[in-house]
Amino acid sequence: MSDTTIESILQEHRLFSPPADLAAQAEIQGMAAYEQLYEQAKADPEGFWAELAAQELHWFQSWNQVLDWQPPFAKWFVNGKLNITYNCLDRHLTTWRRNKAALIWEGEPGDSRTLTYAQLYREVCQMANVLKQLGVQKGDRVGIYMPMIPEAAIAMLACARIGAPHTVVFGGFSAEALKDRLEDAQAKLVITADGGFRKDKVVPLKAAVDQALANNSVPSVQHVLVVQRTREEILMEPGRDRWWHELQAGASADCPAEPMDSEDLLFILYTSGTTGKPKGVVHTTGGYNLYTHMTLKWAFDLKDTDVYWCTADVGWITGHSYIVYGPLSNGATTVMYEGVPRPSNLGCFWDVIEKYGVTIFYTAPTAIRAFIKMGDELPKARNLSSLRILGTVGEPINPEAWMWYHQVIGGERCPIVDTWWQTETGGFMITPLAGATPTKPGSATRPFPGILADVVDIEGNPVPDNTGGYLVVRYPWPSMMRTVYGDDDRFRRTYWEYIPPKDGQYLYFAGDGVRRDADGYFWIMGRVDDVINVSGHRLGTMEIESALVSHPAVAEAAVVGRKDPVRGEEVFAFVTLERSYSPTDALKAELKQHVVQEIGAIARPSEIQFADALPKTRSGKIIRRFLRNLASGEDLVGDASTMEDQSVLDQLRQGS
Ligand code: 7RM
Repeated sequence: MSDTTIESILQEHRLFSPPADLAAQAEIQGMAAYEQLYEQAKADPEGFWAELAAQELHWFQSWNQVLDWQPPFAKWFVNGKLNITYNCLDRHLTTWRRNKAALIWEGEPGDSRTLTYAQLYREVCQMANVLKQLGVQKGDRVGIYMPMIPEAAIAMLACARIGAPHTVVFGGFSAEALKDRLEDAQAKLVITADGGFRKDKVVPLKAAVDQALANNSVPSVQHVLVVQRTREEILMEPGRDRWWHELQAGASADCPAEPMDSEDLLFILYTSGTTGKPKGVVHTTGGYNLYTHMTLKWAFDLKDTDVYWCTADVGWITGHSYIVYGPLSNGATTVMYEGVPRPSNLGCFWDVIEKYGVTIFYTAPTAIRAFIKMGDELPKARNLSSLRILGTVGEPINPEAWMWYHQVIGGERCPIVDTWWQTETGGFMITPLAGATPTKPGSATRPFPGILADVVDIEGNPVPDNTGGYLVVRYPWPSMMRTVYGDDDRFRRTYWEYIPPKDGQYLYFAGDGVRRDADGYFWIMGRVDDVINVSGHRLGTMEIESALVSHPAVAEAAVVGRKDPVRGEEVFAFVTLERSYSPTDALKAELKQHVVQEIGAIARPSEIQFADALPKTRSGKIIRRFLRNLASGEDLVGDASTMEDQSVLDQLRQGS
């Protein structure tokens, strides 16, 4: 398996048309239909979105303005009133979907549970009432720190039902990272579980919450609601901590959906950026509901008969938009899986597909590459014939992995929907429509209707076809992030002024490099900033550096991504030590563990190299370009003459 080099992608000319039978039954059939929609949306974006909003969603009260755009701040469906959980639950109950499976959960170890729309509705209402009983009011933020169990989705929906913005923190994040997020969001309550099962181990989630809240370090938090999952011994702090199952027993299953303004905050989700602490990405109600609904429906050609499975964790945006809100708003059956492939259960994904007859399967390239290494026997031993559409997300997919996915998993009959998008965009931005768009291995293809994506240089000038540039969006879309929580200025600087606005024209800068080919297909090249992508997880190099520097032994740290054939990138850290410490292997191990403690296992450096000094410019900036070269064992690219001290590189090359 070779890597995703620019050369290999430039040579990629294969084209795969949607299978005729699939296309014939799709809602958007063929490229002419796509082009027509795209042109229609481009000519009149507000009319386009307004028509869909009226047709696809339930509103308690209609809007009186579709878009209010005061760059870079957008409001969609101004003065419209709705509740996303009404669209995800209530409206299905008066149809045949009442007893349709809403959520199929496959748990560890061997547990499973199916909730119909009516059952999910009941539990959401009960939890919503419990939250109210614990003092949560409209507008209060609620932290959610959960394993992949139905209650994670129930918790999100319960918050949305009463208008309490949630902030889900991935269960793999450490107590320290949890604390930062709860603090920034000023959460009033935290929903967690006693623990979770991950890779044959128990993850002590409640203990991490206790640690995050120790010594009243996040005074805004008044209660912790604990779901029973592992039944391990945990501490319950009297007055603060309550068991969900105890309160559920007495909770009414009737909780009317709070009418929310279209622009009321739905959730905050923290994501890594180039500088500083993770940013709280703010999403609001109406536009997010509409956009996640439409993108899932058209890109994956979602049908009522589909069994749809997205393998993400609800702690990421993919889980928010495409395990919970998008599928449920469409009345689909969404599968939620607690497990992860591991040596004791390598065929687990294929077992789930076979067991439930999954028809749409959506996963990450890093998972696909890991499966390739395990050989074709595992998937070939299962019946995967129920599959009709495949998807990928999180990072560029190399053509080799794409072909394997197409042949071995898709049996050469399933379109591959390669969706480019971000936490900030809320939903798919560049993606094939399964029944319409011919695909090319490694390309996310064309922008979704209504998305004016473009490729520009650093000054914002359009670049010719097949020339690399920055990926930007020229016009607002309904699910765009509204701001960085509590920091409008950072929002403006990071996303809208990186490429300077010209004549009042603001461009949304995504942070990715991209090339567009002569057919208008986009080929994402990866991040152009100091964000690295490890197994489809987004990490800021600066966050990891701060974690390292917070250890007493570390004087300075520089973190770069090193290419990895399976995980995309891995974390490589260069560290200089304080005088009194010696560079030992034990210290390396200790520093790795320190990063796990500060952020979580996903940020653990694969390698630490000690150095006497780091390469710097005369003005004192670390030259990461050289460190990236060094980490990958490549020749140094670029001019070393701006360096302050040339001997630093020789010392680094010798390694330690
Ligand atoms: C959904 C998600 C966003 C970053 C983004 C890209 C990379 C995501 C693709 C992709 C190439 C794709 N949100 N990325 N999808 N690169 N092709 N289909 O991943 O906020 O966590 O990350 O991920 O670099 O900017 S995220």
